[in-house]
Amino acid sequence: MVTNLPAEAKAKWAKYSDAKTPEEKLRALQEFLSAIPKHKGTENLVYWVKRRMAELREEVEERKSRKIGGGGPSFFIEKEGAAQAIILGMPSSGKSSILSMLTNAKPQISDTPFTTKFPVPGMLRYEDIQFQLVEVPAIVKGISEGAIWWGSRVLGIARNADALIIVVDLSNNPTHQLDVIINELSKAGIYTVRPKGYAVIERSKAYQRVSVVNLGKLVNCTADDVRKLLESYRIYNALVKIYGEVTLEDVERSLFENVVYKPTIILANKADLYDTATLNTVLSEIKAKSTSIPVIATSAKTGYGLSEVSVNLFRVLNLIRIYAKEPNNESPSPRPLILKDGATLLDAIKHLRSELLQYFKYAKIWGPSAKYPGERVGLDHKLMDGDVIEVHTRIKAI
Ligand SMILES: Nc1nc2c(ncn2[C@@H]2O[C@H](COP(=O)(O)OP(=O)(O)O)[C@@H](O)[C@H]2O)c(=O)[nH]1
Ligand SMILES: [Mg+2]
Repeated sequence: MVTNLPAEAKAKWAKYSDAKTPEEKLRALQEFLSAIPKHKGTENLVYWVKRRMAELREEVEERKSRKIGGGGPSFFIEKEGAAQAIILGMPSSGKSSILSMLTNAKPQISDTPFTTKFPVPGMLRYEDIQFQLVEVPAIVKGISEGAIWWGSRVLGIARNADALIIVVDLSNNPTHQLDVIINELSKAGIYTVRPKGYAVIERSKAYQRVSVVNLGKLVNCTADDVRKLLESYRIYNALVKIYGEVTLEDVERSLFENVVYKPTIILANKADLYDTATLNTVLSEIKAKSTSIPVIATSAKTGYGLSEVSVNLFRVLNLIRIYAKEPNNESPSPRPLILKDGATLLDAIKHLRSELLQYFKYAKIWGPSAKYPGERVGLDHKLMDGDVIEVHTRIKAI
């Protein structure tokens, strides 16, 4: 159901959209919040506004403390390697133990909950590439509504990551833990299962009006309904992209929330405490809740199951590795380009050296996507993991 906000609330929303500084935004959101009628249809919106306000308050605080020179450890971890995966879980589920078993990192492991107060990164090798794993402070119920000071920061890191590793403690009601974590993430607009459909709204004065690009299917509404909805929020210059099956409610939701999907794996940790039969029963309960997310039984104590982590991460991330080779060289570069599954030769060359495109003649290809070794292909050729490419140009040695 669409929120059916009164015009007054929509006008306040427009004011928030135009606000520049965090202080202005905070004030505008406060006004917006008081103009929202409270009923079932606006529940999610109210959640979102409160969470956004908590984030803004923190931003204001952080700016202040930076001005007076407050140092200390940071919540921001620069990405390294092929992808960044965040280790999320409730207190004492074994996040630090797993990080220290899988990587070179030395986080503090302890029976005391909330030991890890800032993110800790480490590198995990997978064949010829590496993933960056980052342990973050524990998730608790209510974290998306400001239950704990690091809440919005943990969710912010998760939002910015390439993948999530959810750790649940098998000895402490794991299905409940999973429920809480997935619920907090989804309240923050972070989905662990690919949504059926979603809309992306790009606002810019460069657009003459509201236009809809339908890359999927609008359900129970027309492009004109979408335009009218946006105009009721005083949005007149925007491009709305529709992916998958999208309702008018989904479009309205994407106005407020920036919904993202994160490839996820679940580690059911402390498997050493159970015999095989009990373990299998609990695992099937977790799998029933997690739908399509892979579940791996692990023990940070014995190392059981941990070798499965990197290969599962690689799989859910949908990455491919492409090896570039110079025409006059025998062997390709040992360091692959990392691309998304579905990438074409054009994408690979853009990553490799975009200047090559100007002089592109053809490419030769070896590996899984080649019909025969050294096949000649064009820019639209779809690549596969493990391909070797050799780009030929019209001018030699550019
Ligand atoms: N039996 C068992 N204990 C574990 C396992 N992983 C962690 N622990 C213990 O659980 C407690 C919390 O571990 P820690 O890694 O600090 O959890 P975190 O709070 O999630 O980072 C410590 O006492 C660990 O020794 C495991 O796989 N099996
Ligand atoms: Mg820890």
